[in-house]
Amino acid sequence: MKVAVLMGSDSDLETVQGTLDVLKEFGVPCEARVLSAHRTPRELRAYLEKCPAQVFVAAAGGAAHLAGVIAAETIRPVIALPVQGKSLNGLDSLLSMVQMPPGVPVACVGVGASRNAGLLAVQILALSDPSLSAALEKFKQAQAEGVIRKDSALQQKLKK
Ligand code: RP5
Repeated sequence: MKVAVLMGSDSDLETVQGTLDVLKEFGVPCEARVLSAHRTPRELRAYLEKCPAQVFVAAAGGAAHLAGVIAAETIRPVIALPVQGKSLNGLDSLLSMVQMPPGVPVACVGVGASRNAGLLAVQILALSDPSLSAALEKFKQAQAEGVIRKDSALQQKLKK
């Protein structure tokens, strides 16, 4: 297991799915757990003490402290994924996650940017895994080709 994907509530799962999809696409072994910084602090700490993951993705909404609490307990990289809750359009989650005190950083992706959270985890692992690096290069190339195709289609349309 390389990546631990933690979420504060099962209501975050819909957002987190993009992260799980990316990790699956790149063949990265991961596990997903519901563990809350506020509602299950003891269980979270016990999990972190034993977890062998190299990278953490932490998804939470509202007063989103999950990523920060994980970062307080480990020197491994923590990627924060702000979940858009029912109020404030996710700005509350984003600010809760991103404004960490000096000395305890998290990497924070955009609100609901779950595929980016997965990709960033893959990029971190790729630093010591040549096959993942190659897969990422291929992904970037395919992505660029997709944009180039769209540009060509637009140019054709504008000519008409
Ligand atoms: C946060 O509170 C969770 O991460 C979730 O985004 C939000 C709401 O949780 P539920 O009331 O849906 O369980 O801790």
